[in-house]
Amino acid sequence: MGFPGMTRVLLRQQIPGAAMDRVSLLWRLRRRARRGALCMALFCMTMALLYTFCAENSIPVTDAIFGVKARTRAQPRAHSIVKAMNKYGVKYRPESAAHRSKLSGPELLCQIKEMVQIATLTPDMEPFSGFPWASQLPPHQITTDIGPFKTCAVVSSAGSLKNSGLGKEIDTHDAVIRFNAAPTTGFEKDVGSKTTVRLINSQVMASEDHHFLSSSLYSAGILVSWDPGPYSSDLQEWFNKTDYPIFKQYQRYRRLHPQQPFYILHPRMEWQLWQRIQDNMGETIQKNPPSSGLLGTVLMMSLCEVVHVYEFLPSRRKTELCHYYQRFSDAACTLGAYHPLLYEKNLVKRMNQGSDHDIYTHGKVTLPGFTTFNCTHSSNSNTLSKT
Ligand code: NCC
Repeated sequence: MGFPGMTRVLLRQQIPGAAMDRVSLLWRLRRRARRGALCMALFCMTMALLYTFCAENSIPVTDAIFGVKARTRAQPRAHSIVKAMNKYGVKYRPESAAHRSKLSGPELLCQIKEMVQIATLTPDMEPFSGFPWASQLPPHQITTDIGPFKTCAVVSSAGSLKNSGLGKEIDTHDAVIRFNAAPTTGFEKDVGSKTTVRLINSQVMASEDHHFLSSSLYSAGILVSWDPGPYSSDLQEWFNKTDYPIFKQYQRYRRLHPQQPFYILHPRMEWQLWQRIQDNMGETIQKNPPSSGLLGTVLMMSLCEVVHVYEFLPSRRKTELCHYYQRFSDAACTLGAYHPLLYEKNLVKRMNQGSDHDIYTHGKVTLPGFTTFNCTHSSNSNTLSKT
């Protein structure tokens, strides 16, 4: 409580000298304390607002304060650190550059068709066959259960899909694959509304932010999940040390949605695909698995006759905006930091059978399904012929 103005005047008249000084000192101290408390309350409110905004838009608070540019400038160093890491025990001896000839698009397509095995976990695989919950796994491979489809669309989550108006075109495909938490509601004009398959990484399944067990986002269509396994692809080793608790969440989800088809990718596929990227690049790539986007593209090539991939190779709308559904910018979302995204995109560009104009205007790549071509071997190269 302070001294109202009138009381202060009366006090001044009645209390003389040193006593008056003590009273006014006390009064000034109280006034300062009140101002301090007010400032502190304002500061706390501002910080609370800032943290709420950053959480909603997945922006690191430091970026919001210092600007994204500061972090983007620091990227090259972070990138080289990521490149040096080898969390999954990758043992790879690169061929010498002299022996490595640059493969053509058709040769690359043949390599991927022949050397990347699309497989999902089934209840008879060790160590899963010994677990009571193994019966929750689908009994057949995804490639046996689903498709074949004539035309398929792969919809990356890139920010450059924003204002693309590609929604109608995407929905004309027989099957559409989307990734992680990418929504359609509210974004139909740009990304369409059909979802046949949703490929999710184990981080999405485990992180509380995504509400994986309760959100309706995941309950439509076929779910396929993946978690980076060891380079050796030893399933027991992977089961003991997954990046995120994929198996615990899988069991919980299956109990809640027993009718929804839900597959888990065999981790061998990630590394076989990784080897194709590394073998075809002139430099060392990150020793981390490819992104969900490339895994999903190759999965669809095994289920469809023609695959159109949207905004994996950025169009003229290229932007630093990470996702079309969030207000968060970081060039690493498009070029990669953890995932060897830049190299993945290089590989896809080489396999593209569509025009450069399609890439420029629609961010659209055309890839043939694996069943539509045969590969014939001549000396040490592969050639592709239509079936
Ligand atoms: O961002 P993400 O990918 O969910 O995007 C799905 C796929 O779209 C392609 N993409 C995305 C953004 C962009 N600007 N350009 C693109 O080409 C990529 O092919 C990408 O795979 C993932 O691959 O699973 C990833 O997941 C996110 C994150 O885990 C989920 O979004 C859930 O929040 C990863 N981000 C982080 O861990 C912070 C991302 O590195 C890879």
